[in-house]
Amino acid sequence: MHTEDYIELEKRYATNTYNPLEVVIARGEGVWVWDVEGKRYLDCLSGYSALNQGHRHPRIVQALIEQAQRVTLTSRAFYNNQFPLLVKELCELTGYPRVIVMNSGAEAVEAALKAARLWGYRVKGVPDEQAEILVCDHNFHGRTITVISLSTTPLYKHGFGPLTPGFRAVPFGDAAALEAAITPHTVGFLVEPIQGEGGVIVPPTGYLHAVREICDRHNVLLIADEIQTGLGRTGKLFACEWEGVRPDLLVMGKALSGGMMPVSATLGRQEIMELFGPGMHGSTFGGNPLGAAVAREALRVIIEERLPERACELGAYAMRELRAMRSPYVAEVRGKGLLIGIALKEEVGSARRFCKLLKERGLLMLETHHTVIRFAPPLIIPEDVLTWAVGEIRAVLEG
Ligand code: IF1
Repeated sequence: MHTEDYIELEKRYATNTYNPLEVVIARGEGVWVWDVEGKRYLDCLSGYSALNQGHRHPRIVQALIEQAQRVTLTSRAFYNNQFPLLVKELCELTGYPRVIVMNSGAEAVEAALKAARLWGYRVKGVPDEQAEILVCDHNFHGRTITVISLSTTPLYKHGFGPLTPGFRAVPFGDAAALEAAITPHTVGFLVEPIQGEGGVIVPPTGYLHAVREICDRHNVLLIADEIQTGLGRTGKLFACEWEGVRPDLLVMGKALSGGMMPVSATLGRQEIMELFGPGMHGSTFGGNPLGAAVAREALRVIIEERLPERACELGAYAMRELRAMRSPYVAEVRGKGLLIGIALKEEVGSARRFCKLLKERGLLMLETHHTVIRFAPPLIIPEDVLTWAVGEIRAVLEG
């Protein structure tokens, strides 16, 4: 079968929820992927930052294989010998006392929302059923009905009602607007340190620090969604560290498993997490020993291979080079570490045609919100490959 045969099959049988670039990937290794025709591409999307460690990192694959040959799923009805070690290592790495381990990012966000509401009623004293959680315009936190209920993007929510109440949006990056929106019923503020899907939007310096102070002043939980910005992507282990901010609830996913399988986690302060009791939350696969073994190794790789530091150093180089571009199409290059968005001028229209040109040159990049081309390669990218990639991007965009 050839590229078009696979595309045809997918169009025939899969529900039409994506508009993929027309490349059919058959193999991945490190920063590279090969299509069914054997053509090699640099993966500049990294599975939406789930592949910070690169494709099929040998240590993570080895952990997967070894655990798969022991036990893969016990359910939480019984203990297993991997989950306790993962939760210990996650808490020690982040400095939080307690964690809930889930699968998808959306599930970890939902766990954080449940935790915030529970804390609101049991600790803050908000009247039952009156808890409100503030979110940001142009947020992206997942696709479940409650999570799309807090989205401000019509495409993600229209047609899926009735939606979950108890959410209100404020402008991203505007600390004063956040403070003005807080009421006695506000229990939490859910925010991405950098808005990924929203177009790689970096808030003004000091925003997260101001948000932390406002949440402290008003006894509101700061909930950081680091599913995309976390685990080294922006040049720190977590993006909140750029402003020395510690959220009350920290949500992570994606690269937590090195792109092997869904593993996500919600960490929180003792006062919040101790409110959960047996039967109040759970998941069939949440905390399974296969995912736990994989996540433990994925975390070790991030730390031992200094991936946050690499993202910081290499991201600064890439940002400098891309901002030096003289392009008739580019309005702005923004981002942090190796989460970079190349924003095109509105009049240029969709960025898809540039993604197609880049594909011809061997780079897989995707647009977000039509006009922003995301450059987010695996954090293991070698310097010479990064130099080549930046050169190709400049060649296409300098016109
Ligand atoms: C799609 C976006 C990226 C996320 C943040 C939670 C989740 C995501 C900050 C949910 C997931 C993915 C989902 C995927 C495309 C991709 C995406 F464009 F949708 F928004 F990365 F920017 N918080 N993002 O980025 O995690 O449940 O998917 O594991 O849904 O199209 P998930």
